[in-house]
Amino acid sequence: MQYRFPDNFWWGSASSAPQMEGAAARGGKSANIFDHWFAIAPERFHGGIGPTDTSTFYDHFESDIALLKQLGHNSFRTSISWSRLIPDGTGEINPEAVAFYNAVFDRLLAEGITPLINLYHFDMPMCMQERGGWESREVVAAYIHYASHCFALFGDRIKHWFTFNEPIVPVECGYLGHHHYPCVVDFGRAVTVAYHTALAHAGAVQAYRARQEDGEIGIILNLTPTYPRSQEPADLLASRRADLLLNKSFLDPALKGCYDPELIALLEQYDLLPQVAEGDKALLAAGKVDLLGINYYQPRRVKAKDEPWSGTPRTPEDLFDYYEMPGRKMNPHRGWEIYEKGIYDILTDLRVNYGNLPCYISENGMGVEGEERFIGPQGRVEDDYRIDFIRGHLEWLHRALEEGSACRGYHLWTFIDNWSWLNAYKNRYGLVRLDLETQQRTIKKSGHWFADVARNHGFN
Ligand code: BGP
Repeated sequence: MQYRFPDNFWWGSASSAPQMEGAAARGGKSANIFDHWFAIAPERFHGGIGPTDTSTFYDHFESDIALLKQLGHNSFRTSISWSRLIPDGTGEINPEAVAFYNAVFDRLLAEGITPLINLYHFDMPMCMQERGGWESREVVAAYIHYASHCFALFGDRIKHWFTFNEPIVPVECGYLGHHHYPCVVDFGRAVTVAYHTALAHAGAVQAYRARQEDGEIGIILNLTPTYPRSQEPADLLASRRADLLLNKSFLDPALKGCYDPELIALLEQYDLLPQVAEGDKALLAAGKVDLLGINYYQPRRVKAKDEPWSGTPRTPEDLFDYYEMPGRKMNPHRGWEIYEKGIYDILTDLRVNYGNLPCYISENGMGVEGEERFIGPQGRVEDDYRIDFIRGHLEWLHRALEEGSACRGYHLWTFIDNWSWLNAYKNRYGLVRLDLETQQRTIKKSGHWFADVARNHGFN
């Protein structure tokens, strides 16, 4: 076989509690920031569809897990919802949530599917947002408390934990770009949010290690490789700054236990450093992970600004501009460039510059609008474009493995078409089509292909 992967390679997919469970107002769950935001600004969500009934996994998890099995999965990642497990953020554990997650995890294990469990996927409980969200150290402490409960409740069966999914996204979307609640645009506050998230991550890692369990803990980062337009000094500087602010700001604390001095200098230059408390440095050092999840969708192409910014930047994008590479291949539905080699570049960077820590591709995928156009005579979506997309990325992943990358697996985003933050069900990513009217699930052509690849440990 031309592209043969290791026998124990993780084949699977990823989702998250808020995007898949549904039952957002049932089972004792309290509102998270997306539930709240939908209640006050439904026009921000595509088609006016909010997070209330996302993909109904809460009600269908048994048959959905049977589908995972059919898709050849040996592993699956989802998250625990903080607002479901501890509805008031800090106090009583919700027994209905414990019963639900126990049932899900037991079912996955019974099917021979390893659960990889993430603790936070953009879904701050609203009650904790009201107490300052990530701007508040009290919320950091509450998150560590929540994480510790998760370890105690489920750690006997969950052996692969992740503290956060894409922690830069709530910073960029919630505090810089006006894309997610609380829709703040303030660079200084964004830096504080990022810094406190890194502390929360480290605190959870420390709490997990203190338990001396026989599992591992990591973080999931969207490592968007940064490519300068040219080798001109101004383009290189712009690219370096984008990389420091948007990749290395979480990558270095998670893998090295400290920040890159260049990032500190850059923030200092613009008077954007967060408040540092005694003990923070030691805590960050304790946050080095065992395992890194990498979400990869698109490259970041950067050029110098035509007019250099003077004064304090309002957002990172005041320090660089995005660059559209001529001839780039696009996914027009999501507006994201498709660049398969990026996956290889990330894995090579991790191998050469970060000690080749165990890692896996925790998300990669292609969201396509109007997939009903591709429903064939057999009644399934004939999504050859998705097969091409996955295959193209796996070929580069395979090359990275041949060169010694410690990549352990590949997870697609996502399993069943699920709800997306602002786009709701506009772009479909699943191996399985979801009929929104009937909630019927139908495996797409890519799902059958993926199952074959997983069972054969590769493809030709
Ligand atoms: C990642 C998130 C996922 C998922 C995916 C697809 O950034 O971790 O939650 O949503 O992107 O992006 P979108 O849903 O915005 O199309």
